[in-house]
Amino acid sequence: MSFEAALAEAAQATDTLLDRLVGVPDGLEARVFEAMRYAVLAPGKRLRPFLVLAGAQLFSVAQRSALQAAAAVELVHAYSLIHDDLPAMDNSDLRRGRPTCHKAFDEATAILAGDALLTLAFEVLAESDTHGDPAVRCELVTALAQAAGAQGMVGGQMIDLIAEHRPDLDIGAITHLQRMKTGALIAFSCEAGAVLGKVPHEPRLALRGYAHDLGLAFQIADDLLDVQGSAGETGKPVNQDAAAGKATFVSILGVDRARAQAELLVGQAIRHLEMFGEKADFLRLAARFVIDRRT
Ligand code: GRG
Repeated sequence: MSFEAALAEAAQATDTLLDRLVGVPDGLEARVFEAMRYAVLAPGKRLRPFLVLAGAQLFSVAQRSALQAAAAVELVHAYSLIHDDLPAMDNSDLRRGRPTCHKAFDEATAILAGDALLTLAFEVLAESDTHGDPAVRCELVTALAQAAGAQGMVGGQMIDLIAEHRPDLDIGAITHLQRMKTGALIAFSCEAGAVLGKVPHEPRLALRGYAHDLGLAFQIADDLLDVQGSAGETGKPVNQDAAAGKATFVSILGVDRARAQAELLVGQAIRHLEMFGEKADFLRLAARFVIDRRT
């Protein structure tokens, strides 16, 4: 199967579960469910669910368990995009090629939809479908909370907001910011299968190394798309960082060195996978995909 077909299959399986998890009830609260569905089922790449499923396949984890973790991480991702687009943050009108959640609904509904997606993610992980062993479920809940919270994505977003007024930030500071903002959730996605498979320390460390390099390569590609991509392709506004005078990998390194750095990171990420042999081929292809993508 090609990488594109595997990515599409992972997206389809994740969306089927998300569709079931976010059903719309009767009653006035239906509006928040509509907003949740609008955001989480919008056409995105579903890269994080793909990483969960590909990581889980290394350890022959049951598909049902892996899908629960895949859905949980996409729920957190969708929440982060809703909140990131709000007027108090990036103030964006376009996401995944559609009006952002607060434009399609309203600001208060968008905030609530984000909150509800985030909390639903933990409910999903805590369900017995995720794993028969409550200790494993607990470990996943803790890992996702750490990746999404103030020591992970939220903390990274805080630094990012401060960075808008600090064009002097150097490459070390930007790397730290991005490891928290986007890297932490990507790392959770890569390691979730190892948690579900109760695997020993060494393979987990290898996946952590892979995720670390992949996350940075992903972010450099995102910065490159901001200067070289189009809103038509990416489905979101471009040239946002430069307009805000923000320090990014591209503003510091320039386009060519940033691209070379991303290539270097992809090579490094792939080398971390040696111990898994052919089983990790989709993860190898995912590493190339994150820097070759146009969206
Ligand atoms: C508001 C708590 C809070 C956090 C927001 C992740 C994030 C922090 C904001 C997203 C803004 C952004 C564009 C970050 C760059 C990297 C990134 C997460 C891009 C979007 O992820 P993709 O490319 O999107 O995987 P799709 O739509 O394909 O799922």
